[in-house]
Amino acid sequence: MSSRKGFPALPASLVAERRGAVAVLKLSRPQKRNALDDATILGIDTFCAELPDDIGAVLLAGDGEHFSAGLDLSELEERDVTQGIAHSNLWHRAFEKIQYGKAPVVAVLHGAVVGGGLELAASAHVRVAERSAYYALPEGSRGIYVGGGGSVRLPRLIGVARMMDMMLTGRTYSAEEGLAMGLTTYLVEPGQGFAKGLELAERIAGNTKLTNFAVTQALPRIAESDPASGYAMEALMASIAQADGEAKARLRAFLEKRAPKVTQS
Ligand code: 1HE
Repeated sequence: MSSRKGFPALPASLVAERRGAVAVLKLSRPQKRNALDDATILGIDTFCAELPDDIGAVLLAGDGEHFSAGLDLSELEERDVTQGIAHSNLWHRAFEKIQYGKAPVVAVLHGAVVGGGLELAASAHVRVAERSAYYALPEGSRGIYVGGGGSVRLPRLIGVARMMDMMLTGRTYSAEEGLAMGLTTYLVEPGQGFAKGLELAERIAGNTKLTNFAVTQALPRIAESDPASGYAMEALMASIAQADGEAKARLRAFLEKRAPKVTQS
């Protein structure tokens, strides 16, 4: 169903804003270092589920000195085992909507990107990290465990051994170290993250919807499948993408010298 409506009602800890075809979602609870309480996770879920159809990319950022201090630890005390499972599933559902949602997501990181904050960042497609950003999984020292999909996403980004070390020893990694590990996609100077993230989000929003779908939905599944299935899915995806009217128009524009060439960035 097509919709050009605005954003849904969100909790006070989240602020959404439109910048053309880019939706900006800001964690806005700096007094608690953008700790993620249930209302915030539900808000992220709703925001992603109800993203207007004319939005081509999402920019996720955090207000204040830190991207996110992770799980709101003040909500943890009273939960029993069953409630704990339900809570983790709540995060899983919300972050699935980021990773496999309607539009690619660029995360802008600074300061603490820790625990559930790192799990949130890991569900985005591109991560722009200011030099101040640092990554940690303090769950180990708090006597708890990741619950926002970290065991699934982080080993795919950084490997099981690195994640084990982070959780067992409390090791932190800088934004710069994150470059080689696959946590940081772009490293920028302090204060430059939002502008860089917006530039990238605008470029992503300029792609065809079908290509962005192929890259964010088909590619990770192809990469996880056996090669024979992967080749078959790739061939199908390639033929579906090229048959799209917008793809044909873009190819024609290049052949008629109306489209930009590839330039080095
Ligand atoms: C919080 C939280 C939080 C801050 N839950 N309230 N995450 C952690 O183990 C990280 C915990 N936080 C920290 O280590 C530090 O707060 C920071 C390094 C992120 C920032 O330090 P700083 O000096 O700037 O802030 P602060 O003074 O520690 O915190 C300011 C306030 O935010 C303070 O509350 P106040 O009422 O005393 O002002 C803190 O209590 C509050 N605050 N972080 C609740 N996390 C799905 S499973 C995921 C599992 C996890 O994410 S575990 C990792 C949890």
